[in-house]
Amino acid sequence: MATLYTAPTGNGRKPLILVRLLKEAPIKVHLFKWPTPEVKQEWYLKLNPNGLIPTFVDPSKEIELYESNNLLEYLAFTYDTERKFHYSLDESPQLHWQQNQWLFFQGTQYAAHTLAIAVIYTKKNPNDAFTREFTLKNFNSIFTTLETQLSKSESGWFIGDKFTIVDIAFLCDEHRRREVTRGTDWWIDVEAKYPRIEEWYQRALNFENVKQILEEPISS
Ligand SMILES: N[C@@H](CCC(=O)N[C@@H](CS)C(=O)NCC(=O)O)C(=O)O
Repeated sequence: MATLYTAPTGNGRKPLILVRLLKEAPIKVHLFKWPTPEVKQEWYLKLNPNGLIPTFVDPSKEIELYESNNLLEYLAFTYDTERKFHYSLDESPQLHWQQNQWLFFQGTQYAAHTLAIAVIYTKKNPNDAFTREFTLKNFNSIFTTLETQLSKSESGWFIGDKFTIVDIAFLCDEHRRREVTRGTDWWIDVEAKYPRIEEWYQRALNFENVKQILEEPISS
């Protein structure tokens, strides 16, 4: 059976939310108790040699995929047949390529280049002033870009007029940023500085049962 291996982390929650929203999709969710040494074990490394979550496998189609934003696209294009949560190329090339652009931007600039550093340093070396300033500068530059995009949006969503996989990607990592930096001097007061982002964040949290999914406990 098609299986999503994941955990309730920033990247792990992205495909988890989409699978939960696609209520009818025949996908089993294997939720690791996080953190887990299992992702460095041989059986898992055969599925994802990088030893990270999330990973999606579908033996019936010989599919083994990783990279959270790639999973968002694969799951949407394969299971979201009503196009509730994505823009396909034939529906709108313009919105489809914007969707692609924002997924790249989210995965590289926000997640890998900035949030990953905040997650590690707030835990392991929170007093490193150079890294804190570098990271906060990056977050502020990303937030300015997002605020500009949202101020152009009539729907309040990142692209087009619906809640898409782009909103899921940003929501999961913005939620994670708040979880790890709240109460520390790595905190950015988005509510005060970026009102459109705050409005979007609250709207996305309240979309269907997204908030409940984000709060799923870190245990299998
Ligand atoms: N670019 C990857 C990053 C995946 C990633 O960093 N996963 C983290 C959890 S959010 C992980 O598995 N960490 C375990 C480890 O570092 O050993 C993606 O978007 O899927």
